Amino acid sequence: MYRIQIIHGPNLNLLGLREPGIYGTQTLASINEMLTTEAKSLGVTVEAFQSNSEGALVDCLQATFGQKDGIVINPGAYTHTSVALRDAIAAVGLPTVEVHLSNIHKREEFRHHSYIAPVAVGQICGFGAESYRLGLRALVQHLQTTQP
Ligand code: CA2
Repeated sequence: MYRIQIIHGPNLNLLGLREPGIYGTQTLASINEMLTTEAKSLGVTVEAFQSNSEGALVDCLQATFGQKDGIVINPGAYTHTSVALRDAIAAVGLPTVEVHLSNIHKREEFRHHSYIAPVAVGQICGFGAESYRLGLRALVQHLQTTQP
């Protein structure tokens, strides 16, 4: 049974509470519940973590080493700024899928670049909360293919 770490970056704890026009009406708790349900149907386990702190996110990534089989991460705004998150993902070496609620490529130019994408298996964006579900499914399929 694959063990998947879900990681949510800064401000995603506000989901459903602010700016529903951009980020939707679902709360982070309801997204995590949806992912737990999806995980059961895929026969994998998920554990979710959210922090607004870059260091805490690095700590969470480091803690996956030897404990998890893959990572689904929405790094939030750190996507566009954080060499530290990228280095942590590269260091643990686990298959990682980057997800975003919004389509970062049709938003402001500063959101077009991701420090994470080059160390990720792939990136899914633009489908709201569904991006997470698609990301989880894609990661499990990747693991089944590469580590049966
Ligand atoms: O689209 C995404 O998932 C983002 O990772 C969200 C980040 C943004 O900086 C990235 O460019 C794209 C922002 C998350 C902020 O979340 C909020 C949720 C509710 C209310 C306010 C902010």
